[in-house]
Amino acid sequence: MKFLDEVEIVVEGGKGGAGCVSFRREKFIPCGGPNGGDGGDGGSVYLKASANLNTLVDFHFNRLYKAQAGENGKGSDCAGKKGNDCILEVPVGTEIFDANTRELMSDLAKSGQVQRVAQGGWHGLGNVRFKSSINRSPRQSTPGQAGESRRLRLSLKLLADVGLVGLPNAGKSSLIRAVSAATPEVADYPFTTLQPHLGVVSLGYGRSFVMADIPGLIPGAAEGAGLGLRFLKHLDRTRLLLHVVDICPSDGSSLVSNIASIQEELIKYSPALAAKPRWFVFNKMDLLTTIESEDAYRCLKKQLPKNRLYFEISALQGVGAKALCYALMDFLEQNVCEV
Ligand SMILES: Nc1nc2c(ncn2[C@@H]2O[C@H](COP(=O)(O)OP(=O)(O)OP(=O)(O)O)[C@@H](O)[C@H]2O)c(=O)[nH]1
Ligand SMILES: [Mg+2]
Repeated sequence: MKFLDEVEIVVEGGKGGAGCVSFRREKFIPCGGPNGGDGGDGGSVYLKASANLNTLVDFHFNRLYKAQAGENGKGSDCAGKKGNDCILEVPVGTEIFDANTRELMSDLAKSGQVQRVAQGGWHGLGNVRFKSSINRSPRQSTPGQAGESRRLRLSLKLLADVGLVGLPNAGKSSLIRAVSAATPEVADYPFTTLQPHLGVVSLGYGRSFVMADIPGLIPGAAEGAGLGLRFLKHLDRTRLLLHVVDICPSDGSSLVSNIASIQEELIKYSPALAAKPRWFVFNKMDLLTTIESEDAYRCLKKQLPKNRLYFEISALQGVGAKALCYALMDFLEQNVCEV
């Protein structure tokens, strides 16, 4: 399925039904009086968060959503029927912005949460409403009001507990494949992953968490290099980041500067994201076979901040991945605060 996390749509509430001008006309009942009913209210447009969706791609093809108009009032004191509401399902984690004012209207962060985004028009009044002692055959009625119209920007921020960051080819997708049922493509060229993937890591009954794999970052991403920083927003709601590091980079680049470059890009994107708990995951341990690579790795470990946790794994062989997942689960259970 195609992934889309930003989209603009137009929503319109239904028009209210017009009030009716009518008089009671029956055999043997002279001057029956007014009996024109009110119109029905127009339907409203609602957005509802659904846990079954994880992309906004459905909104790509149809950009205009209208609720039904209310029916006009009828004679014999019959009010018009209310227009049907239009309920649009969006993925959990969708933020709704007014595209004109850029104001955040709502953040649908919980499954089932509903937000009205365009109010239907108010109904018109029938002539029965205007009767009085001095006007016993009123010919007035009011038209229904137009429904509210809004241009919205929907922005999806996926919900995950743990987010993976790192340079391209570090092995992020290999890790999520090793520990969950997610199947992002894995290949030995940079930017294999072009869109976020979520995977549920299940460690037994009632113990599971969601991991997010996003496209790799490269130095200069803040200035637009590679895929830029646009996918980092999907890590905003995570509780912990895993910085996946390839300890035997094929281009022979320095491990220390590779780590520093990711750190810099995170800070440039958002100091709040950079301040989240972040663990190092040193991947491709199976490639640590030459003296030079061992030396470089030993040198890196000496320079790590003392309080920073790190794990050694081989995502390809699945070695160390289970221990990492149990440590993540323990951390998430001990830090249950909402993000
Ligand atoms: N030897 C070895 N190779 C690995 C390991 N983990 C990943 N690889 C290889 O490294 C390459 C890149 O792996 P990916 O999982 O696609 O890396 P990525 O970080 O998702 O890369 P992007 O999607 O491009 O950002 C693939 O050829 C993998 O087979 C590992 O533990 N050992
Ligand atoms: Mg990948």
